[in-house]
Amino acid sequence: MCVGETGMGKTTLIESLFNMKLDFEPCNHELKTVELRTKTYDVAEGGIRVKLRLVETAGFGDQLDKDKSARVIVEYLEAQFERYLQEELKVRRMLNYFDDSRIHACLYFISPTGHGLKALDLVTLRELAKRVNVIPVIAKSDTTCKDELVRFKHKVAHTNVEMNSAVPFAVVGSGDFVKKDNGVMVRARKYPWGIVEVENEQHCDFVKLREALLRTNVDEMRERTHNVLYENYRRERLRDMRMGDGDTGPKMFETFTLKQKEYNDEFARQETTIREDFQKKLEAKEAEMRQREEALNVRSREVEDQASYELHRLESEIRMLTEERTRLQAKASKKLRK
Ligand SMILES: Nc1nc2c(ncn2[C@@H]2O[C@H](COP(=O)(O)OP(=O)(O)OP(=O)(O)O)[C@@H](O)[C@H]2O)c(=O)[nH]1
Ligand SMILES: [Mg+2]
Repeated sequence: MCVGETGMGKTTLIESLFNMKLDFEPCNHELKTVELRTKTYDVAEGGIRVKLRLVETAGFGDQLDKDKSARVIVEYLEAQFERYLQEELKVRRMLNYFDDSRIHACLYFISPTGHGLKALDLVTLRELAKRVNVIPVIAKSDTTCKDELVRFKHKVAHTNVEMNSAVPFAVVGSGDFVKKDNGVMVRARKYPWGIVEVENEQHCDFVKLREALLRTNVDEMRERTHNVLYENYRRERLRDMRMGDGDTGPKMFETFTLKQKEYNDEFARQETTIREDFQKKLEAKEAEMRQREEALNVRSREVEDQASYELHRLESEIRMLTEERTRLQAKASKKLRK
C-alpha cells in the first residue's frame, strides 16, 4: 500500500520498484474524500510468480479534515482483517485457498520539503502503525540537498511514532531511462547538471528499500501482519462479540449453552418487564375511561333531572291555566243566563 499526498511520486516509485508500467491514473487535488485504488498484478520475483495487490491513496491530504483521511485508510485495513476473520470463523474454513487481501507493507510518503513530520503525517502514522507494517520513505529525495536530507532523516527517525524501520528511506523514482557515458541504460532523472540514478546507492536509498521490501523483510512483515497486527484486531473483535478464552475447543459447547441460557433468561426478563408495563398502562387507561364514563353519567342524570323538573313545572302551569279557563267560562255562561 502506498499512502502519500497527491503527486508525491507513489506510482512512479512502485513502477521503479517492480520495473513495470502501472495503470494508476494521476489524481487531481479536487477529491472530496480520500479514495483507495486497488489493482492486482501477476509479477515474477526471483523466478517465482506472485500475485501483487497494490493499493494507492488518491486525494490524501487534500481535505481539511485530516482525521478523516486517516480513517478511510484504517477502515480499509480493518475491512481486510475482517474478511480474514470471517473466513477463519467458518465451520469449513479454507484459509489455504482464501484470497488473503490483508496488507503486509505500507510505504508512507513523507514530503521532502518539510521541517519534519506534519500533523497529517503524525495522525496517520499513529493509526496506521497499529494495523500495518509502515515503512516511511522520504519522497523525491533528489529535490533536497544531502546534508539537509541527513538532518531530515534523523528528525523523522526520532519522532515519537512507532514505525517499522527506524530510519526512513530517502528515495527517488523515475519512469525514464537515460544512457550513461559508458553506454549503459539506467533508470534515472535527468537534470541540466547531470543525472540522478534511481538504483545508485550514492544517489538515494532506492536499492536498500527494494532489498528490505521485496527480499530480506518479506517473511518478517508477513509474520508480523498475521501474528501481531491481525492478532490484535482478532482479539478486539472477539471481545466485542463477547467471546472469551475457553469459548472454543472442548468447552465451546458448554460455554455456548451457558451463553444461550443467559440470553434466554435476559429475553424472558425483558419480556416480563414489557408485559407488566403494558398491563399497568392498560389498567391506567381503563381507570381513566371509567372515570370519564362516570362523569358523563352524572352529567346526563343532571340533564334528565332538569328536564323532568321543567316538564312538571310546565304541566302544573298548563293545569292552572286550564282550571282558570274553565272557571272563566263558567263565570261567563252564568252572566249570559242572567
Ligand atoms: N523530482 C522527483 N520527481 C518525481 C519523483 N518521483 C516522481 N516524480 C514526479 O512527480 C510527479 C508525480 O508522480 P506520480 O508518481 O504520478 O505521483 P503520485 O503520488 O502517484 O500522484 P497521484 O497518484 O496523482 O497522487 C511526476 O511528474 C513524476 O515524474 C522523484 O523521485 N523525484
Ligand atoms: Mg499515482
